[in-house]
Amino acid sequence: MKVLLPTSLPLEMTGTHADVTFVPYDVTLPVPQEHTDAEVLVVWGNTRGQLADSATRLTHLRWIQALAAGPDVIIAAGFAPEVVITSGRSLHDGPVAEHTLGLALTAARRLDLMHDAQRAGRWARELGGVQSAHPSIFPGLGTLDGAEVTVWGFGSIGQRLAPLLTALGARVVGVATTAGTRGSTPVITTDDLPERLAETDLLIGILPATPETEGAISADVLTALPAHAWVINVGRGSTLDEDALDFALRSGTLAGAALDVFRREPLPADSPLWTAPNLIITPHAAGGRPQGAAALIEKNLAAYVAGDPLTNVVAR
Ligand code: OXD
Repeated sequence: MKVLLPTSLPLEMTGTHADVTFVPYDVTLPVPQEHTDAEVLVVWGNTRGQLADSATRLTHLRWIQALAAGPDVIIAAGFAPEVVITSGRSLHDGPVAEHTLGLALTAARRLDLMHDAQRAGRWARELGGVQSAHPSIFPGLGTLDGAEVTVWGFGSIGQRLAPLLTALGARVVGVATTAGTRGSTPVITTDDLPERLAETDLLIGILPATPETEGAISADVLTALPAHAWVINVGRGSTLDEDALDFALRSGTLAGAALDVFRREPLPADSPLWTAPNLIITPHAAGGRPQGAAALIEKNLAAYVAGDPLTNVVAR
């Protein structure tokens, strides 16, 4: 059995896999003709063109192991429905939680404005010393201590993030498809979201791109937040109404936002978001460094060979 391994990250396969041939491949180029008989494709950072080409030419393919948490790009590539896709869910929990925490701290302390002032050689008197909590004077959350944080999309990343925020004194509520308690975090469904939004200081989106989540962080959601609230999105760009966010920031009905993901990436040079006030932009940088990728591949490979259920199968 031939398994194609991407050269876009170091992958040391340590297990014994009789009858498995690992073939490295370049994720930016069509798979060489002699390897189009591969049964398994491991995907990391492949270009859309490379994936579309693989979907057509790898006619023996049975299983794709994605290393990204969100499999939307692979689903869109058009692989045959019988090809099983497993995702890299959980490989990015630490890095994405870290980046989100960084954005939340930046929103609270406005490190971005302080850095701008430093670059301009200016002592930002308005951001230091005695601080007023009023957003017109200090345009940030001020502190995460005591902040009401709502995390919409409460999967493994959200569950990694919640204790980091609570350690700083934030009160975290998750939003997911079933209510209950995960770890020690209360989780509600979208039925109870309007009430929760009214008391939210910071809304964090970690939603995947699906037809159900399209535009979930809508104009109505933004309007339901208090004017001092901030929004962070590290899920997928399609889950946020960017025009509504731009309007809310410019009209002052939302205090600020930090976005790592966008409907179009790279964010086009003419996007109004570049000049929206109190908007922090990071270039889809939250993940990008899967932790434990080789172990997941090994585990799934052993299960695949044994005919056992695979981990992280993507429903489609
Ligand atoms: C991912 C991402 O899906 O980084 O892993 O966006």
